Amino acid sequence: MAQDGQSQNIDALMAESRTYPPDPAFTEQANAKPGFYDQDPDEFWEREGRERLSWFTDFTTLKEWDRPYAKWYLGGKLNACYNCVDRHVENGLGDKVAYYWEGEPVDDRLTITYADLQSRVVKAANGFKSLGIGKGTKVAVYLGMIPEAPVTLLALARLGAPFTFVFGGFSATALGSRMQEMECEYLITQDAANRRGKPGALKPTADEAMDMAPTVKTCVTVNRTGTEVEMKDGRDHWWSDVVDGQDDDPKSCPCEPMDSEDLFFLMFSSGTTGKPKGILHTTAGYLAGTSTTHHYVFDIKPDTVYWCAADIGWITGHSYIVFGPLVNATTSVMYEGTPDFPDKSRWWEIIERYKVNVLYTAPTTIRTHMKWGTEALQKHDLSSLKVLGSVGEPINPEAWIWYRDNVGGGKCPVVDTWWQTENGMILVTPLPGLTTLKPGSATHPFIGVKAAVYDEAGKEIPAGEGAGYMVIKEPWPAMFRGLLNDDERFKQTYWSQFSDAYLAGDGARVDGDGDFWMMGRIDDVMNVSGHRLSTIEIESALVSHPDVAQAAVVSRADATTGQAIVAYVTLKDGADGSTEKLAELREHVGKEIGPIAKPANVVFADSLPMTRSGKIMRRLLKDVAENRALGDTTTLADPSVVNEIKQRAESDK
Ligand code: 6R9
Repeated sequence: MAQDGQSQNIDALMAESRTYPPDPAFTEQANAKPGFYDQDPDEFWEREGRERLSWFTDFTTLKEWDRPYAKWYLGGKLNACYNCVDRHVENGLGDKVAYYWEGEPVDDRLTITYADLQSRVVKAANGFKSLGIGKGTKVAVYLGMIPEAPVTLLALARLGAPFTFVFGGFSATALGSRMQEMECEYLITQDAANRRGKPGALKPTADEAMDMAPTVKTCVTVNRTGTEVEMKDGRDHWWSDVVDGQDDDPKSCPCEPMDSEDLFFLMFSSGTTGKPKGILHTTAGYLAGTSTTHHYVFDIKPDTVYWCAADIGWITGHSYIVFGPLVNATTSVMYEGTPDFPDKSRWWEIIERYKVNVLYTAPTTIRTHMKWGTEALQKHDLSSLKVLGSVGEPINPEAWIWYRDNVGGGKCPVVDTWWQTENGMILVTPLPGLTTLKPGSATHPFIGVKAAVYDEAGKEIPAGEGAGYMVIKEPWPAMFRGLLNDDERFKQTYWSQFSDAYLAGDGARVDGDGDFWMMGRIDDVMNVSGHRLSTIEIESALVSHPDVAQAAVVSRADATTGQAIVAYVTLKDGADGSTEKLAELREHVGKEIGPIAKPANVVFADSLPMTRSGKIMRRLLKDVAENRALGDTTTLADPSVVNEIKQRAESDK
């Protein structure tokens, strides 16, 4: 069922039997009380919607479900920025810290209170308005982890302008095609982003991207690093010129009342074809779903210091650095740089400095820290930590235990949270203080989430009886509302395999206690360091190189990144498979998609294993990549091909 590449991990998971019951002292003070799951889900979401959010017009109907189309909090009017910022200031929380922002250069930090955040957001919104941005204007955002990132999203939300935030590590082609697909009219970017002590250019990439997306007529650039960049007359503006002189009185730029179901933002994500999917999220359900899960899953209290160490460019950053925490008036840490700059103790210094209570990160980062050892960590006081979270890929029990023992001092519950860009919010997760934890298991569906595991025929596999397809049978508030410009693909990808459930694209099993064990993707989507990449996207990038005839991309298991990319390439006549060519192809993929998509290995081959019907047999290439005995080769047109590739791969090691 699950991808072969993860079979070792799955074997380890199957054998895992350690359990960690909740500490009664934690249970005593936890947000999720015993009996939490006994509540009626509709009553729960109705109450959370009313109490956690502020409405300009109250909603009249909780939800409508006409499979596959869901609507939540119908009839309501609200504004995300009002819910995240203004109302907290009105309620006397102006002096509360919204973000402890830590720049990458040591000692470059800012404390941003809710009042400061409001002032920055109102100025930015007035500045954007002066350039013509208003309700319904589509805007692309291409920023690193600087204060202007949440400020921009909140200012756009204030104006009712839908946005798409493209991760700063993505290439010009990736940014350009996303802007083109969404028909963005504006782009907000920065000169360059700090990356391990050096500026990594963003504006030149944005320039290239704008050449591909003629709908973009105006670009605003934050000067973060003082890097010299080209500014095109009439199109390009500096953030400081647009924003700094603006009024910061909230009355000068009121929050636009939005319908619950108005488009909030788009997040592009890799699917099983070369073309990324524009995943649509609307306003009210998204805000209710993210803030409610944030409150219960991380046990957020008024004085909690919370750090989600993701990038805002991913859905995790949208939901759990910006919108969920701000709706809850939480104090967050936001960090610009990498965990190893200037040295490997940076994270632990940050936790000690701000007395962080909750850390939310990805297994790949945990495994990287594991590889670095505990020396740096032991020099710091991490005793403020109370809850540890994990997201992005299956966490292997060793990493889970290491995280709990070394980072959490053996006392913090680890919440392994399973969800997807499409889901918007955490769907399967332990609740600290309530759930008996099992290393490697995401345990329990959140309240109202009707998760199940189906067999090929769409029959539910009973608990304890094996693995199958992860599905969800009922809608949840932050559920995506469709795919941009492609309703057919929306129905085909998620709702066609089974007539009565959403197909998540992951393999899973439910154990005898009813706990879920997620087993990775079952489609052509790979998960490298928690980032979703499609095999086809990378193959297309490789084939776009003038020397490449054919390419097949598979993943192999990797101890740090979860999966690593292996590309098999046949070159055109006259091109040679030199080491230089190999480096050139890796760079080419980096330029086409982004550095995270660079293959870890490139194997040159004279031909690729094809079935007689002309399909590349990726399964066999995966066997080669993982050093396994080859599976069934009987359908191959030319069985000798794989042996040649195998020898080639071995001689390359
Ligand atoms: C939030 C996010 C979604 C895919 C998903 C699955 C994997 C995420 C996981 C997990 C096992 C977890 N995934 N969390 N697998 N356990 N706790 O990561 O969204 O980038 O869309 O990726 O990530 O395979 O299908 P996204």
